[in-house]
Amino acid sequence: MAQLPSDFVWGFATASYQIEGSVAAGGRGPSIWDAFCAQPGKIRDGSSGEVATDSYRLWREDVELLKTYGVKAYRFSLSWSRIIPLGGRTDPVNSEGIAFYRALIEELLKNGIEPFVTLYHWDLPQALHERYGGWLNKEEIVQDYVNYAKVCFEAFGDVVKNWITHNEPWAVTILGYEKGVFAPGHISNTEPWIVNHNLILAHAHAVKLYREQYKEKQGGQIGITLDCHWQLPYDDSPENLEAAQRGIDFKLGRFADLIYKGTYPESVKRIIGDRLVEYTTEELAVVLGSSDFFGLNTYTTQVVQPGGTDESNGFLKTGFTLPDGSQLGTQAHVPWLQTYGPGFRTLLNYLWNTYKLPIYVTENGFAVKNENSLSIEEAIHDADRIEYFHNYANAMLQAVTEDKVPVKGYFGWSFLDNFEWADGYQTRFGVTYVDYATQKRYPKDSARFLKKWFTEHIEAPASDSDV
Ligand code: GBH
Repeated sequence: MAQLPSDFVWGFATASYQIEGSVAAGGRGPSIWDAFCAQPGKIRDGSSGEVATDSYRLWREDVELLKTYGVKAYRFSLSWSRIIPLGGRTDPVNSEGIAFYRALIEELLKNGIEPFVTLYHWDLPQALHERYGGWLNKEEIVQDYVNYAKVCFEAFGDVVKNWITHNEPWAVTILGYEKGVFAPGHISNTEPWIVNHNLILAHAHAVKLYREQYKEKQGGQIGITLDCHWQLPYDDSPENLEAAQRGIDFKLGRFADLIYKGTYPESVKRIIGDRLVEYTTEELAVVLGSSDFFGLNTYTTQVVQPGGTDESNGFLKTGFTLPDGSQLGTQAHVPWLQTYGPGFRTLLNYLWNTYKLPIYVTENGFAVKNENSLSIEEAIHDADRIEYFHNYANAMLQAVTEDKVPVKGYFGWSFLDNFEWADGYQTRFGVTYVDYATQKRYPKDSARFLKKWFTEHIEAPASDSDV
């Protein structure tokens, strides 16, 4: 049977604002998500991350549960405003915040679980947004982000060997500053490109610092996580093939081409024109090659054609219907997601051929349609999520064993049902059901499925007799 190499790491992922709760406890300062949720109409069910899965208090229990899932690794993010409540480089560091994450990390290690730590999963300290416009202010935000990264490398770098600078800058720029559906809720056609520039610079300077001052003595790796749906052309006509490439350029290339090739994609230059922020030669020198691996979040494949009206995706019409009228796969609770494994295999090949870096799949997952209206007993039998993970895991296995794409790790999204941003709590992505009334956790069948799948599909380490 085909198997992944013995050093393949797998586990589940979460993010601070989606699980921690305790937003005013332990000295934490507010983030832009606290402020955004407080605005009426922004979150579908009127909720917020105020309690979430209560993981700031229940973290020991969470690690115990993770352990029963047989994972080798756990990806989580740090809350910037828990570590530096006001966020800035001259603001005080909160020792309670440091102690919280330190204890979590040590508990993971004690249980043989390797931490993968994301520095920024969207929860900017509100104080920085108010003080100088947050991500819009290059001079300030780059320095403050690098200072925050430095505090984290100092506090945790002896035990954390895998760092992710940003989670999905696409969502920050487009959803936060173009469409206004994520914090801080801005609507603009120039701001996204300014934020695009500043996020990349902040990332690159944090990586530079890590490589110059920490990498050698701490021995870790650092990179950025980008998200991309595979763009499947509606058919093989030249217009549709070109549309698919444009979709990738607008979703991924706007970041990846800069970081790995030092330039914006041609289609982005043509359509965005002088709204693009140019990089100086010195800036480009820091940006180019500033990631040790390709961090990928991917959830779905979309069928694409030209002729759409949305600039943020390169003016594509997107859907899930093939020319013969059939659907790509099973529909999720959210409109943007269907099960369809083959696109994942093609995407992994595309990334390896284009960017030539080892890949970590830092998120991949599925929200079962109407799961929230089922009883707990029904919801834990999550057949559609199993179908999804089965398809995706097999597609990845083929990419690794047949196509020789170096995928090094895989994280299912998510360990727990949690605060699903603008969707609130009605959309459930977890392999663990969370009963929000009691905060009790119930493993779903998909958690058992993945445990079994990875147990069967990772090679045993070479034993003495093999050597
Ligand atoms: C991930 O993003 C996030 O990293 C994670 O925090 C989140 O919980 C998870 O997805 C599940 O949603 O405006 O039509 O694009 C995945 C990429 C970006 C896809 C936001 C859905 C919102 C709908 N997602 N997008 S749309």
